[in-house]
Amino acid sequence: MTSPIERSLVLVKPDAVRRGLLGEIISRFEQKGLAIEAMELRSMDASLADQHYADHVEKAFYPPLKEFMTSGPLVALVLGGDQVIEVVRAMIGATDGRKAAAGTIRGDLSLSNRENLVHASDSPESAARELALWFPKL
Ligand code: FUP
Repeated sequence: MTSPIERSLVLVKPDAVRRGLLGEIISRFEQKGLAIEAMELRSMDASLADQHYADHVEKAFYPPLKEFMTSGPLVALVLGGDQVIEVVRAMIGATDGRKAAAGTIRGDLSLSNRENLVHASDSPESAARELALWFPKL
């Protein structure tokens, strides 16, 4: 039996766009062999931020996070592949770029706990929720 190909919702955040790191980051996903099933330059408005970060809206770090995530364009991607959710989470590294392992996107390219370049779904449940939010027609 083959398992169905999984999908993950990935956001390449406004800091990556500003720093000219889109090519570097998307290239890593391509080189890994993941399929780009959708890719759009988008922006997150306040309402989308509140929905996307529903689990975080009450936290102290949320207001500056929302300010950052709505501060400019980002690239929204749907990536597909075998165990893509777990694979991409390993590729991006720990949330805090100062602590993320070398070799990961955050570990190599971010020095921040907020401006950490990439979001990726962390479970099949989050992926389903986030894909419906960002790409409802897919
Ligand atoms: P992650 O799944 O690694 O993106 O991390 P979380 O879901 O825990 O947090 C979502 C985003 O909130 C992070 F990408 C960055 C931001 N954040 C902060 O700004 N400060 C914190 O202390 C924790 C997270």
